[in-house]
Amino acid sequence: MITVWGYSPSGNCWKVSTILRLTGRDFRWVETDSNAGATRTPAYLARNPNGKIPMVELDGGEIVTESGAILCHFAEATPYLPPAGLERTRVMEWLFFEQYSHSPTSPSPATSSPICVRPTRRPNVWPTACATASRRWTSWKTAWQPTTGWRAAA
Ligand SMILES: N[C@@H](CCC(=O)N[C@@H](CS)C(=O)NCC(=O)O)C(=O)O
Repeated sequence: MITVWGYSPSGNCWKVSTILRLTGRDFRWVETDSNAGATRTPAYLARNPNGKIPMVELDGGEIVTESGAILCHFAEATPYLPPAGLERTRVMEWLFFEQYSHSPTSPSPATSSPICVRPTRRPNVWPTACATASRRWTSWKTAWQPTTGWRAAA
C-alpha cells in the first residue's frame, strides 16, 4: 500500500492526501511532526536525505518527494492532469509559482484554504495543482487568471 509521511497542519502534505483521495487510492498516513524533529531521525533521512515532508513510498518501495512531483505522479492519466501540451504547461506554471512565490511566504497552514486550478474552457474537468491559498493566490488569480482562462476550482 502507498505510505505517506506527512504532518497534518502542512499544506504541502495536504496536497498529497487530497490527490490520493481524489484519485481513489488507498494509502497509509504516518504522522510526522517536522517541528518535533521527526524528519531528522536516521531512519527518516535514510529514505529522504532532504529531511522534509511530504514523502511517499509507492507500492514497489520507491520513494517520491516534493509535493508538486507527487501531485503529478498520482494525477497522471486521470482527469486531474491534462495531457502533454500547453494546458499541462499551465498546470506547471501554477506548480512552480506556488513553490517559489507562494508557499515560502504563505501564512501558516492553519489559516490557509485549499485551492485547485482548472481551465474554464472545460468546467469540472482537470482540477489540479492543489495548493494552499493566501493573499498571493488572490493577486495571482486577479492578474493571471483572466488572461489564461484558468480559475480557482475550490
Ligand atoms: N518543496 C517541498 C517543500 C517541503 C517542505 O518544506 N516541507 C516542510 C513542511 S511543509 C518541512 O518538511 N519542514 C521541515 C524542515 O524543513 O525541516 C515540497 O513541496 O514538498
